[in-house]
Amino acid sequence: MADKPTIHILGPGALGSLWAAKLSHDNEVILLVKPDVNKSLSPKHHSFQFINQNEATTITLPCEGSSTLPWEDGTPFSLNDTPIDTLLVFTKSYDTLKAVQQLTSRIIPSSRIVLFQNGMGSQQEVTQLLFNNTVYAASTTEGANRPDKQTVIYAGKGETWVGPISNKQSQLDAEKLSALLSSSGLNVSSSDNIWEKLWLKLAINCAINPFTALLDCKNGELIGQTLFDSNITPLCNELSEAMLVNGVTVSASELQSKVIDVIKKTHQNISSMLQDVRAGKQTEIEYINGYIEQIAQQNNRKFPTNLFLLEEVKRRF
Ligand code: KPL
Repeated sequence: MADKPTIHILGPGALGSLWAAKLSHDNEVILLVKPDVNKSLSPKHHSFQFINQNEATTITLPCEGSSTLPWEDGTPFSLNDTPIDTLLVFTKSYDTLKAVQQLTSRIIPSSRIVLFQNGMGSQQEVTQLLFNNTVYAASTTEGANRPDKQTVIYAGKGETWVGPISNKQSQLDAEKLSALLSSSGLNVSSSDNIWEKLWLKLAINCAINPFTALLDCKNGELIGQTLFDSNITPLCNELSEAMLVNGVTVSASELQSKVIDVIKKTHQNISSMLQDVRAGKQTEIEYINGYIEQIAQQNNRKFPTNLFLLEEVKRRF
């Protein structure tokens, strides 16, 4: 019998754990964790309750260290040095480069890396670091949350697109990867223009996340609030211009309709940025509206509405 493929998962938060649980049926899944994640458990395994449509399953997966730091109890962590075949990365965008850098001794030219980060900027940082590797990005609308470290709730079925962002792979490699990810049972398609998907997701995040953080409200509660109503049209104009500079053509009015559509479809959601604010965590604003401000500066343009939102979020949180 052929060996099961081995998949390493870096950053097993809500989404990482969802993929880990789903992929573990047909694959050997190994979690890469920071030494302090399992302080009260054996560092060799991590268990969590996976709740899917009110049905709870206990998932226990092997762990390896994702960094050279010792475990919290002081036990030195010998970073396993066996090469990684497939690495799925679910860290926050601002942690991604550092987290991947910690693993470079295990990344060999045939390792494939799949980035699931929000926003834009971390993908470029990783492709520059791993210029010899096959790097892919994924854009997903799957919903999961983790009320505590031992519980993961599969909150909403979505879709995932995956495609190459470095120049090293063939179409066949991309299809093989998509088949591997589909073994999770989740809805996965390969995309030959993943940048376009990432740009659209970025623009939608720019137009929803900072407002929800500033207004402390669910996505569905944005429409009708002055801050949102008076800024959404100029913001969509700026985002459409930033996309055009990067070769993605979506008119401002088309973008605004897409934003309103996502708000309606996710009306009960607490955006990822508001979740971070409420949890007292760093937000991903620098990789969302901050990335658009970088585009403005690099191209001698002014995106004042975007800059206002960026500065307000940075000032308040
Ligand atoms: O992706 C999202 C996020 O919260 O980051 C949206 C689309 C805004 C849905 O909540």
